[in-house]
Order: sequence, then C-alpha cells, then structure tokens
Amino acid sequence: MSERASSKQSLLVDKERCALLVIDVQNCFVPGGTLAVADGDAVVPLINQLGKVFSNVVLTQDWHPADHISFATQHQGKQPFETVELPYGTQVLWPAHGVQGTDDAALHPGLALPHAQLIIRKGYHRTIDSYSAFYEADQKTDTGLAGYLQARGIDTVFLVGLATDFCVAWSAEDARKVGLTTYVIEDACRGIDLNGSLGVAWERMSAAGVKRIQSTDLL
Ligand code: VGL
Ligand code: ZN
Repeated sequence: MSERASSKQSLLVDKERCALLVIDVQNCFVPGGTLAVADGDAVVPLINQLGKVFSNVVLTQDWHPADHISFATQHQGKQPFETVELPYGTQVLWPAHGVQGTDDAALHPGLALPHAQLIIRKGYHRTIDSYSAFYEADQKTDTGLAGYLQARGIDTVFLVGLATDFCVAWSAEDARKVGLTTYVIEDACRGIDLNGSLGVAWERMSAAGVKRIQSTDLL
C-alpha cells in the first residue's frame, strides 16, 4: 500500500489559493461566556492543528456595541431567543454578548494561530446584525472580506468555528455567493441548534454548494 492510500487525508490544500476562516472563536461563545455554545471550547485544539495546514488564516470576531439591536435587552418585553421583525428581516434576539472591548468579546486564549493575517470584526453597526463574515444582515453592507480574498488571489475557503448554524453557515453561504469554493469542516464547528436551526443550516449550505467535510480529510 502506498503512503497516500494508507493516509486518511483526502484533500490537499493549495497554500496560495486557500484560506482557513476561523469564525467567532471568542470567550462569549464557549462555556462561561454570555452566549455559550455547548462544547464550544472543544474546537480550539482542532482548529490549532488545522491552522498548521494553512498559510492563509483569517479570523472573525463578533464585535457589538453595548446597545446592539440583536440584544433582547434593547426590545421591551422580549426575552433572549425570541424574534423581532427589523427592516432587513427577522432577527433572533440574543443575550448581550461580544461587547466591544470586553473580555467576553476577546478571542479564545487557547487559540494558537500566530500566523493569522487578518481579523475581521463584524456586527459593529448598532442597527444591523452580521452573522456573516462577508455581508451584514441587510445582505448589502460589505465587510470587505470578499475584496480582500480576491485581491490576494484566494479562491477557496475552509470554515471552522462557532456557531455552525449561525455565523459559520451564513459566512459559508455568502462565500458561495461571491464565487469561492467553500468547505465547512464539521467537527471543527459546534452549533446552537435553536428550534432545529442546525439541520436547516446544513440543508441551506448544501443547496448553496458548500462542501461538508471532516478534519480527517485534511489532517
Ligand atoms: C453568533 C448569534 C449571535 C455566532 C453571533 O457567532 O454564531 N450567533 N451572534
Ligand atoms: Zn452576535
């Protein structure tokens, strides 16, 4: 048996054209944080390993003002996880999280990605949420990430992080919209799964042409 055939690894990363997008691995989204995703911290060691496969690493950081419109506290009589209608569509209301400059909003201290080249902050406009790393929730306001990747000749992205069914899924769908070949590494993500949102997110990603893979496909 050849080396290659005995290896579990089935995908090769072109270091120039590929980037690892590490979505919202922040204190707020792991146990102990303000919007903890179950088992969210379990992805950190795996993401550190995956980071070694890539030359291009981009991180995102959910970065809200204290009075952000996605916070239930801003809507009288509303509780976290209820929804409201906003000019751009239905908005899930969240506990206050990821407030700019707080320790809760900081990147997880266990991340070891010293070669990461860019941190995209998002969700900083008070009246628009931004799950996606590419476009805010109005589907129009551009974060600049697509232009950055294009300018650097990157045409393929691999997504990991939190949460699978919100910021990872919306980022992956938008990555397809801007023409990127898009992979989500499932076991390097964790979901919130609010009223079945995790299954719906995978269906939407699949319909958009997002490829669902496991870390063993790369490691
Ligand atoms: C996220 C809800 C609110 C995420 C961010 O990172 O998936 N989810 N803000
Ligand atoms: Zn948020």
